[in-house]
Amino acid sequence: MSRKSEKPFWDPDELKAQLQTAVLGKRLIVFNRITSTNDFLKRLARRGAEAGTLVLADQQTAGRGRLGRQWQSPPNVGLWLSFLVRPELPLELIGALPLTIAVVVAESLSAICGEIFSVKWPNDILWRQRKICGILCEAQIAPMENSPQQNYIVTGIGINVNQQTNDFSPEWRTRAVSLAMLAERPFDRQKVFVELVQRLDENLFENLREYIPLLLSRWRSFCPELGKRIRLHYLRENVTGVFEDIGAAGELILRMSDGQRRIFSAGEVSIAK
Ligand code: BT5
Repeated sequence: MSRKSEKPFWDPDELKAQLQTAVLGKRLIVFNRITSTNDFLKRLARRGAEAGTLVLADQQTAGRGRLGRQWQSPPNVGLWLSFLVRPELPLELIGALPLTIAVVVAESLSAICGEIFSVKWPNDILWRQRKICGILCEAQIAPMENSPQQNYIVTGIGINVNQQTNDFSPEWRTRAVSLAMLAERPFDRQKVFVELVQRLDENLFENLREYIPLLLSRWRSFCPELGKRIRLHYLRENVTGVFEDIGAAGELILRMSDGQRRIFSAGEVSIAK
């Protein structure tokens, strides 16, 4: 790390003073550089950290996406953060959480830059098919009656804020976008962070169980693939059908050409040719 970047990029006390949250960020840990905020927070979660613990980094050296994919997290341009939820949700509803987080992030980004974003099942956030934000939820969940205090969901959110096209790797240039590219001006990352955390706190920590159906209906309104013929890549299988709906736990309901419905809890969606 260079001498210059050893100075804390963000002052946690200053950030905390701006947050008017009930739960999220009551404990806030800020890094200039870390391997992955998700990996760090998972270690804390296993040692009993409180719900709402939030980790923010200016740079990740081993930022991860799903299935071990790389998440580009260079310094000075993005928001790379993770937070801890210990949901008091029945097991069958846990799957809805990533979608509810995606819709809150999409709404926050719209409020920040005035653009409309879409969600891609389960929880990517796109602007005209270009990815502005990726979300990675990693959970350890046992049935509530066993050891609810050990349950955790660590949610990592990566938001491209101030990158320009050339800041992305050549293979991602046409598929990635940042807030600054959309608005043609840089954004104060601290302000983006505060807006986002505020909204997550309002939506996810109180009465979540009652709110889930409402959040899922908001999610539907952000999903352009809903009702269309899609291709779902799941476990080396490609399945084509109509994306009929999402279920109560966020699962994808696919109507096959023979009229049968198939239900998926994971996979990659693309529009069928
Ligand atoms: C995701 O995975 O989209 C989840 C990304 C989660 C990142 C956050 S940052 C904080 C926390 N700590 C972590 O270590 N991770 C989380 P997936 O759907 O698998 O998408 C990964 C794919 O997105 C890659 O294979 C690239 O194609 C693309 N990609 C990588 N970096 C990108 C970026 N900065 N912007 C847009 N696309 C990117």
